[in-house]
Amino acid sequence: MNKILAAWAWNGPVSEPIAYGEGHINQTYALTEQATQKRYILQKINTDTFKDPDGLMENICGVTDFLREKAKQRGADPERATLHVALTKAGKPYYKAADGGCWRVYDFVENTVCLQQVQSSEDFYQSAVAFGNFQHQLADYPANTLHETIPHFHDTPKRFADFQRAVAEDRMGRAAQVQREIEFVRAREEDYHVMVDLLTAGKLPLRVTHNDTKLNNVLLDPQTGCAKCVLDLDTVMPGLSAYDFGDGVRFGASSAAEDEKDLDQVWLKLDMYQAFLEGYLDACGHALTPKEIEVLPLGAKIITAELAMRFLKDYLDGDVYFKIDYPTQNLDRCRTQLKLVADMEAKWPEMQRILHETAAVRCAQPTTPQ
Ligand code: ADP
Ligand code: GN1
Ligand code: MG
Repeated sequence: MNKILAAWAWNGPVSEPIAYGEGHINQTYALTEQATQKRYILQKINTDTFKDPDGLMENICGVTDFLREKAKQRGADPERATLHVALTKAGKPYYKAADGGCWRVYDFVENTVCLQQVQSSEDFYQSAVAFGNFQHQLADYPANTLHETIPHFHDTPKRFADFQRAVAEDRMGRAAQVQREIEFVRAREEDYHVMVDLLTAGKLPLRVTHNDTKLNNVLLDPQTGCAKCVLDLDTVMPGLSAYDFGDGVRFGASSAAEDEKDLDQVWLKLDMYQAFLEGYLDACGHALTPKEIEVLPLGAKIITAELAMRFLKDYLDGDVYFKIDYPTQNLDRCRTQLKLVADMEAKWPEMQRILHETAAVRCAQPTTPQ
């Protein structure tokens, strides 16, 4: 670890890095510069997931520079507007260790809270504002310069095909015990094409999106409750607004943790769905097309089903993608997502009603019921 730390020009000695946060992908540590007491986030980039760390870091530096510039233009504090990558002594955005491990450092965004579960509708509203603003501010980012850090990341039909392959291969011999879950995923095959087909037909625009809009990828100010910083920029790529909206809902509007074992505790909280919708539309609703607004609930349902099949695929593959703390965690995660899909289906008329009522108030454009 010392050799890794020596790649940055610290202000004197730094503390031992301590594992930090609850991300499923990268290895995250916090450390402190002893002289200044300034904290940093040190991350080992998951290069099994992100196979092109140069392209990845080019995206992140490009997007954070762009957001800083926009903050300056509107008179906001540019240093607080976005993540800040600390360059290595060699002036690079990451360090490649002798064993091939890729490491990066961010300034620690202080005086913030990172929530794993929603505590109030106001917090959740603010997280939606943050992700909506994020997308809105990147509307004129040169999307053609972005590297696709995970090709086909939210290509739901491709995710389904990958899932089917994992079931057929059944590497760990686990498929027999999860037939009900497999059937649930298969029964909704037609849904998986809908968003991608609308995109291909030119009925939905491709935008620069975050693609991982979980509540714990935003930091909130504990005093004001407002969002301070959007994190986890590894998946910023062209994508669909409804999937960014939907991913926020599936995580934060769930009544329970992503790996809750008791499915009776898991449902979609309509008041939280509404709070997220209000925040998202307040931040970027005026810039969305009527069709994009119309498909927001569909985005929530399909992204939830997509993640269910990703968790189940990983369980079948032997838990090679998402970090786990115990053997059946990916199966538990899959089950909560399936329960949420079922609950969204049951609450579909309500989800639609809330959409139309909220959009009528929050957006200039009226929407047409589906
Ligand atoms: P992963 O891709 O593994 O989810 P993240 O980049 O989301 O990794 O980081 C994991 C967690 O670390 C976040 O949920 C947050 O709690 C914390 N974190 C990451 N970057 C910062 C930062 N710059 N300042 C403070 N906390 C951070
Ligand atoms: C991962 O990195 P993290 O924990 O914020 C995953 C998301 C999933 C999420 C489920 C790059 O997000 O796609 O929705 O877990 N990120 C990647 O909790 O695969
Ligand atoms: Mg994260």
